[in-house]
Amino acid sequence: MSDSNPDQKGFPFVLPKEKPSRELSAAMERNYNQYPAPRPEDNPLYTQFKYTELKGFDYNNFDGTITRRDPSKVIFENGKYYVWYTYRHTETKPVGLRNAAQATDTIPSADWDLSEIWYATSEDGFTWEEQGVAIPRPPKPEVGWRSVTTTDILVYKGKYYLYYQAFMEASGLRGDDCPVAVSHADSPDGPWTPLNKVVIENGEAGEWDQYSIHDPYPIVYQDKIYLYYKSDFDGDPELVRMTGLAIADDPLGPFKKHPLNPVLNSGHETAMFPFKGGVAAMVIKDGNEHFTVQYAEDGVNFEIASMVELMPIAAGPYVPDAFDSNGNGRGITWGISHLAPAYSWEKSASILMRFDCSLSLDHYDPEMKKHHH
Ligand code: AAL
Repeated sequence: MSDSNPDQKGFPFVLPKEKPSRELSAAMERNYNQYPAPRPEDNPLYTQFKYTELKGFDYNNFDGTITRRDPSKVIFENGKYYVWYTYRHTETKPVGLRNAAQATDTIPSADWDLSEIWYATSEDGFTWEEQGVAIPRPPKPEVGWRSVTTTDILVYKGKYYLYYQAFMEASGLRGDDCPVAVSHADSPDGPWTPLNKVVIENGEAGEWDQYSIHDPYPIVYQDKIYLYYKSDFDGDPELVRMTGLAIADDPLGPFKKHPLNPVLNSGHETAMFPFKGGVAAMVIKDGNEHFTVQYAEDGVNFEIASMVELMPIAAGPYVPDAFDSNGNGRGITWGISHLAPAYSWEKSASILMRFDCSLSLDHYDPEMKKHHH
């Protein structure tokens, strides 16, 4: 595999066979011009996913009163893996978004209402020890008093930062129109100090991200903090989810939104990782380009690199070089994702699980991929 192909903007891979000179059908044209390899198996950004149940979490709570969902990236510190996630333990199951008016200070509307951010550690990535709360709900009316959820971790210059959705109202009312808050610590075990103000503001009225900033996902790229996030054009057109980018020099801001936002036309809880000199994205669940892996050589202008199936939902991969900014991203081989009940989280709750994949240059073995399908 050579490092660059001048004919294929955006993809640092090479087509092994030359394009014939005769006229080609549209499908064959795009097979040469649009995809990084003639077959998915030859493409390091193609993978299948394997799922494994985690040990150490209580899975026997199918009455909807305990949930664990929306895991962060996994990091490795002090000889252990760490993951943070949304944790809810309420007396009753959620009443559901449509019945949000029935929610109270103790009765949740959604699976992620009335939640805190908890964390767990593991030596092998399969058996986890739940450590308890990292970010509690602050007292009313502080930012996030209603619920703090959907967090992700940044390690920057020896300090730790958790970004998360800060709800000021029950989800299902206008609570989901929430912005992003941040807490910082000197150790992954805390204690965490909240900044106590919004760090990424919703867009101005009329902007694509005016209604919400969700699923914050920071990496360090080109020596800056690149924080990707999801928003949706709530209402018009109805709930079309896309992914934007906000960039900062300091983890506590100010974050400047990229002028080309949204940078992905799809995605829900999109997961990014440095890949070679660019950024790869697992574009999950929503939008015209859902269930693709994409690549942007500049972290901004993404192209489809592969189509995949059974993607991890709300993936929080272990990205060993997420914060290295060394222009030589190696990719990912596993992480934690969640499984929300297929019929309705209003009747049950979500669980964390492990996914394994091969979106890694270090584990890229075209021979293996050839024989395993
Ligand atoms: C998830 C995430 C965000 C939403 C809710 C909790 O799928 O996209 O976190 O607000 O659902």
